[in-house]
Amino acid sequence: MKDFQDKTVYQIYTKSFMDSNGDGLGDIRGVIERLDYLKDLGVDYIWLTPFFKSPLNDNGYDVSDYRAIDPIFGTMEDVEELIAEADKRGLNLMFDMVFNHTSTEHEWFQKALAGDKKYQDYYIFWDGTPDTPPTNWVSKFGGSAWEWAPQVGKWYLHLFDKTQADLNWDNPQVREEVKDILRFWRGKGVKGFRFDVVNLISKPAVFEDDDAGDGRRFYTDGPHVHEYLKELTADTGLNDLLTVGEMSSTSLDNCVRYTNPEEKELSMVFSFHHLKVDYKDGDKWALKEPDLKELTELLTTWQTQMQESGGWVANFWCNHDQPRAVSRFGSDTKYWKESAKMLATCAHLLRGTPYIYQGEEIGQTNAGFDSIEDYRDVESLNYFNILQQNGTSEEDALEILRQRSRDNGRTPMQWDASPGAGFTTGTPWIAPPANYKTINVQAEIQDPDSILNYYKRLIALRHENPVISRGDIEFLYADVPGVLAYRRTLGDKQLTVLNNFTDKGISLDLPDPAAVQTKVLGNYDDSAVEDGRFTLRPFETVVY
Ligand code: TEU
Repeated sequence: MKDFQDKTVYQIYTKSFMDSNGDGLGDIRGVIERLDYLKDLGVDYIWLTPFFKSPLNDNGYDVSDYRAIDPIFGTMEDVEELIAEADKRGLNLMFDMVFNHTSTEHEWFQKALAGDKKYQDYYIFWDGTPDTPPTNWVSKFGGSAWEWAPQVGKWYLHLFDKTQADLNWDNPQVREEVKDILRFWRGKGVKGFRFDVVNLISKPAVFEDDDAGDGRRFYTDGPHVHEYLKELTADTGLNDLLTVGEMSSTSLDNCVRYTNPEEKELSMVFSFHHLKVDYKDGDKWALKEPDLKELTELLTTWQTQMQESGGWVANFWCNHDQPRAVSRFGSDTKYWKESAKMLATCAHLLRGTPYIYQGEEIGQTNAGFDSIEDYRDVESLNYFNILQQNGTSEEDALEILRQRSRDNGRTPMQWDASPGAGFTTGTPWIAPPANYKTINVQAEIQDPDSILNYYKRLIALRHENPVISRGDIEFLYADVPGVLAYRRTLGDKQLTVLNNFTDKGISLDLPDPAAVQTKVLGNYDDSAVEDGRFTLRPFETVVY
């Protein structure tokens, strides 16, 4: 397996990145227009969220044809041009493959509904009566994970929206279909794939009620998942492509197996435990301040054990399903710039491959919507109702969405201060936060101290210093609350990274003075060393 340790990946949420034709929706030609920006930023790989044919109930994660482009995003010619233009600039494209489920509008599902037994076996249909679903499993978007299909008198499983029917990976024909799709895109010059919720593809042999939970323990990291991933990689020659699996509610042990090169499964994984430290009792829809102790402990454990077992992670704070990290773990007011730079440094210098989510590099914040009318996401709209049905007031439900909605990460890329934020000349499908007038690419390009220019240095640093891409990691100051500090070592090269996750100053004993002689990067001008002690200022990050 090829490794991708010295690479940086940039994620584009296609619908919100750049609109080339004024219809208010981001599109492929818009991405082409901004390739020079990404080249200048210095990233190596670009992951685009799905733009395949889709009814767009889940913004493209409900695919109805994996080999066709949805007209709102453009045409096959546009995609081919994008691949060629990226290639010219030495940029590699990664496509987002959603193979746990298809849209119910997919031809396979339509044939299944029409009674075709071959295609019924592509999905998870269950005989029964319309009054009782086969199990009590809960959909990730709320409600039952089963939907009754009156056309065939059967239930079908959908772990997400009812228009996203789960595929039956135990059927070898399904696996062959998936491989063919991968070969198709590979043949067009795609250099990597992100696999959506790929650790949910293997369902248990027996379907039973979950008395202790929502069902996830039966299908998460399921019985044949490793076998199926090995088969996929071997049969489509994915070994030299960058592959990243999105792992929902996964375990460390499984992530080692997914990514240890000897297993020949995937290059790296996303896991989400560190992004649940502000869930009250594990509930995304119950608010709590981030538990910094839990956060630093989780990162420390995962980093250390992945290193010991030869696994490899994708490091990230943001994506299209998450609120903006600067609003969540940093400060989107007083220490906006400092905290955005600190979070970036922390993630980019850990052991693993860093991912930047569009707008993160300019410090984009949560949406700050006041009205339910502003929201678009199916999950947010469902939970707005569910919360109120369970007794939460409308006002509180809105406050929960303001902090938790996936739409916080889906507002348009803020290119400039013009109406439409430079994203569109029309009406954006979702509004940008009011701060686009000051937080935007155009403003930051000109400011040498901007978050954007800081990101450029950080990305370049990885290319220049193998200690960042290949060094070992050990953690420092583990007992100091609010601090995540670590040392990277490769041969005689050492890098010491100190991060303050709080808005208070923190005083530390000086570590090995030799290790802190040369400052490489930081978000405060002067030095943090005073009278033999470090004082880490609010959200300070410093790299020696
Ligand atoms: O997300 C998987 C997933 O389980 C979560 O990120 C989910 O949205 C969240 O935890 C619910 O609280 C992937 C995609 O990234 C997401 O956009 C899709 O909606 C989902 O799969 C279905 O394809």
